Amino acid sequence: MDQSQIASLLNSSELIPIPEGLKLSYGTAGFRGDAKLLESTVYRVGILSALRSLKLGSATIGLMITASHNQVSDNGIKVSDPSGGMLSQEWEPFADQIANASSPGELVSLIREFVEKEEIAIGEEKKKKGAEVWLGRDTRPSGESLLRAAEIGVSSVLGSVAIDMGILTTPQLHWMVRAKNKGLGATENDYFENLSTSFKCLIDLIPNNKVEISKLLVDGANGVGGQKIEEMRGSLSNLDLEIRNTGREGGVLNEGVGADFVQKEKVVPLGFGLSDVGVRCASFDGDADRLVYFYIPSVSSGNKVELLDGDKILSLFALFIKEQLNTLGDGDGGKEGKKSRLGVVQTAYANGASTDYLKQLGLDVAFAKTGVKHLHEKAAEFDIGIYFEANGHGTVLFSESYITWLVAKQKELTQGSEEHKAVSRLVAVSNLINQAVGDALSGLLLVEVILQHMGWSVEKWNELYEDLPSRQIKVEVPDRTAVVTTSEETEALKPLGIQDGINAEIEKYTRGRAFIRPSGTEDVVRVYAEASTQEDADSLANSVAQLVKSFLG
Ligand code: G16
Repeated sequence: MDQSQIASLLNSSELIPIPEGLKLSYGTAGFRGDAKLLESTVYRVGILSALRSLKLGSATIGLMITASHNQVSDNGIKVSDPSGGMLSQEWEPFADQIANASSPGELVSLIREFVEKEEIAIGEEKKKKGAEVWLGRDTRPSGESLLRAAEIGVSSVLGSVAIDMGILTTPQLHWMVRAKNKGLGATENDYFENLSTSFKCLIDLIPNNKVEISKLLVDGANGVGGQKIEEMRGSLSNLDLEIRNTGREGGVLNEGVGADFVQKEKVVPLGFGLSDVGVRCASFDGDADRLVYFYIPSVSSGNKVELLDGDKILSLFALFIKEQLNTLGDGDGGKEGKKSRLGVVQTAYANGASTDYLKQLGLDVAFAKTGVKHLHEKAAEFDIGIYFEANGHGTVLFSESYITWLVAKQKELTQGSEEHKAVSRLVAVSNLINQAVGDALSGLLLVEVILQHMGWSVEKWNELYEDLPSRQIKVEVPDRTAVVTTSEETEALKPLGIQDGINAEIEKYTRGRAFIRPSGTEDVVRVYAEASTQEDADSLANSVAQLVKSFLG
């Protein structure tokens, strides 16, 4: 690293000092915390993103300023690799190191060491093309100034360009980065057009007698997702949409609204009520990478909802895709005996009933740690890999070679034949559903078209299987890192002895299951419990929460 590059980094880092005592770690989906403390972190991740771009031949990297489902006063950063997936986990330790460097001198020496180790050509050594980083932000008021800090970080790596893409959903930015690096149209309009074209294609392939359009109410969590679906609604036919909680009506982001709230509390979000009984409703989270559905079953159900979470969305997608594969020849994907590998990926939070159902469908069910970066990796091992977290974060991945095979097959088969329609549906799904990351907008469109294809109401969809009653609780403790779990997060290794206590509680309940894990996005320990009745699930969750409090103070 030459002197001008060192001077550039020193100068900029002096402008944005790290707050006294700040200690952050790269969590489930990047850094997250109180927005007031994050300027230096975002600036430093700006540097990291520029280095990542240089390392990968100046490919475009995405940097999203968002704290997703967290409260509005928080903010955070998610980094998109050139593929549109999350930042490679190999770079997370470096992210941790630079985010916590206590002085400009320490920061520069960490960067110098890393650049040498990774053999990244930087500064004067990089004469040709510099780094390119695309910046996006959600609707949080703190987003604009944090985006400026990211710009300073990117441009302090000499020759790098930061491009402000404005207010976007997280999945939009990931999609755009992926498209840009593939040499495809990568504007927001391209994204909308891609969604509406593939949605229309799937609608056109619905067997005629099944189309029935009923109202869909969307809860935008008072964030960016509601605004974006409103922008594109004009180009969507066959949908009767009403959008609430767009953030323009004065509501607060994620407060009593949104996918995280509805999924965890299983009650109606603000802006919804008894006049909506029986209506199909969908909730996005704050940056629109999560989607859950719900409905109010009857006037006597009070504020309780029937929840259709990520597991039910996964099951619906799996069923539809399997139906197409069966049409192609009993699930073998083609006449030359090419067996399509269709697999699904869940986490420990998956409702036990959903896993049983997926296995009954004959599917290969794999498990991964919480965090889409882990699920995505596993799903990419299949020809078609469907991954979903119960919280509504997920998508369907098609391998490049499988898409090539499908497209060739589509050309070969006789137009209008059932096989041709099945292949065309799979191709359209691969275009509609975000291949980079979980996306509430594209997920919603796929759910809607499948329900129309099946001729199903939301209640009928809900009947695929009956969820085991479950409960999730957040426990605030002085130090959540004191909880260490096994790799699948189903057992706690530390604090010593707590797992024995949890096991003893589980023993007391029919179909009891429970686990604890430290959140990677909030300063809490999460408790999950399920059992054969809601009362038992609540009681098991409460006793495990008590154990957490007594072990961790
Ligand atoms: C993020 C991750 C998800 C994860 C969630 C909760 O979601 O992208 O994969 O399930 O955090 O993580 P934790 O339980 O560790 O707090 P989002 O939508 O908040 O970005």
